[in-house]
Amino acid sequence: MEFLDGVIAQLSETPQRVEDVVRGLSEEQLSWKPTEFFSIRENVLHLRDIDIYGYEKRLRLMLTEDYPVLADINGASLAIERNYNAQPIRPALDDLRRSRAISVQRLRGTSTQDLNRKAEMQGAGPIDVRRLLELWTEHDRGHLADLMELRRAIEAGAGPALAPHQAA
Ligand code: NI
Repeated sequence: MEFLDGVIAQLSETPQRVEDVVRGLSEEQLSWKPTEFFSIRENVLHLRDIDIYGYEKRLRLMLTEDYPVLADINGASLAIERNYNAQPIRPALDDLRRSRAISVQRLRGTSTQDLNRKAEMQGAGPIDVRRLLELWTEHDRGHLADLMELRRAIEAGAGPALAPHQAA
């Protein structure tokens, strides 16, 4: 599979995969934090914000501007400032789906040549579109793995109890 096709396939699947992870969980389970790392809810809000303020914007700038400067985003501070773990999950899921659809649409109109377009990534130096897409898919994979691990732990009984209709 060509690089861009693989990226499009992977990035477009993420919103549904996230929906699958959160399905049927209680508010308490969504906010459960067994470690200092993100809860399920925090992972979802993080993915949403990193798309909207990060990758969706970065991709748009790189495809429309000549050597733009891309701002760095501190995901950990955003989570604290915006109190992710107390926010409703539904709007975040919807925002992620919407933002991701815009990016996927944009990528469908991207050529192999566009992959060489460059930007200055704050704190990381020059970056091309190909590398940005690698970072983006890696970022998705990491958070999806964390989300699935949290879900497995909850199903195994490690977190707050499953809702009665789930436990039966
Ligand atoms: Ni992250």
